[in-house]
Amino acid sequence: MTLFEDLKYRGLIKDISSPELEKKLNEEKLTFYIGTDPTADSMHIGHFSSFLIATRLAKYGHKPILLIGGATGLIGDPKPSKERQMITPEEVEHNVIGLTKQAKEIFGFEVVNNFDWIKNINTIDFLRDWGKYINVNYMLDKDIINRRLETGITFCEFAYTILQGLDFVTLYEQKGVTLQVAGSDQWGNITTGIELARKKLNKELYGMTMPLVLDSNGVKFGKTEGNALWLDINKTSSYELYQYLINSDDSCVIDYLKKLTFLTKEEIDDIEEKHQEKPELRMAQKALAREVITFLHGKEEYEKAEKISKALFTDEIKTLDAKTLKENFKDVPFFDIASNINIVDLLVDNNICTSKREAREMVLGNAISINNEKIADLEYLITKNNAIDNEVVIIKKGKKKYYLGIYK
Ligand code: 485
Repeated sequence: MTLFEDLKYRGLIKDISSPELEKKLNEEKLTFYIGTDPTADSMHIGHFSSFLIATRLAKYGHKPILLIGGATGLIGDPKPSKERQMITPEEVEHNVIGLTKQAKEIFGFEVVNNFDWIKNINTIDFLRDWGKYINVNYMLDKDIINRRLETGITFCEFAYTILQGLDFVTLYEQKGVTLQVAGSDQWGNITTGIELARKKLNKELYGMTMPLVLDSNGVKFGKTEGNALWLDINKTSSYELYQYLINSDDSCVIDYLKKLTFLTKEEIDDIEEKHQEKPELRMAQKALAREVITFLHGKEEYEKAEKISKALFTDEIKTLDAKTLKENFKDVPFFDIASNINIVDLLVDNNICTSKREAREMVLGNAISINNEKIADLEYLITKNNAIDNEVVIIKKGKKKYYLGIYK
């Protein structure tokens, strides 16, 4: 398969700026870039799905440059809905450091920061050297700006697209970048750069976007009840990532394998066939979790996440140590336990249940597990002795809700 065919097979091509790009990608060695703004100090899984394109193109001999928007992050790319809250320069700086380190560690490519060139442009130069080439009517036609006209957009955000456009031209001049890739929401910003290069340099640059990866409800991949899935292992453990991936819907999982892994078409076809025969084995989900976690955090972390997940549903839970449990349940609500305590009191005192009545009903209804054992006894006593490692008590309410009680 050619690179372009591979990208098409994976559903990774939404828009391209020119049909010539297919030939260029297949036959030339391009230097290209993809950028992100430092709105947080870690990327999340949504960024990962886009940034992976850098590794994909690199495998075929193209040269990636990853851009962190130290300058554009101070302005804010307009969202279709409303003006962004500005973040402080200190915060942006902190985030740039985190993202730069992360991008280098995960992808291993060159990382640049647009603050390095944008900080030197004064207002007059900005307006004369860049603003003069862009017609306001052209900007108003851009989808996202257009959608903001009714609710309003400040000049600050309105001008954002010119900054991203000048990045593209600057990276062409400084590093020979001729292609910009991104998610489909970036089309307007990519084409601003193409327009600037045509007008200023009479040079044709290229752009390509990918569709947004969506889950079965049409929600952006990786958005879980308001919490992002971070690539920083200290913010999202491998176990939490494992849980998200392993629970992918059957209707999306093959699409995720195409977009988020480097498995070949043959390998994916094979998994798909086996998966359709026995979906309950969740082979496709397991392959997805294995590939993504191994790429991000390494084989050992993947194996640990798998072990914890298996243990949680069996008696093996008792073989895990307190440290592993605490590390991997970071986002689970936890509380201290002082002494021996009756199960009903434990549930009410720690707000797992809202009343004694509810707690009793839950226990009698087989909805409460302690360290993976269903407890239907209202007199059951939780003690340091039956805590895992004499320290941790895992309380499960219903099918999915976990809590950790910790003996000090
Ligand atoms: O020269 C550039 C300056 C800034 C940017 C790109 C090039 C960042 C871009 N404007 C942006 O906002 N990107 C988003 C972000 O940073 O979160 C997302 C896109 C998504 C995908 C991802 O970055 O919404 O489609 O491109 C990597």
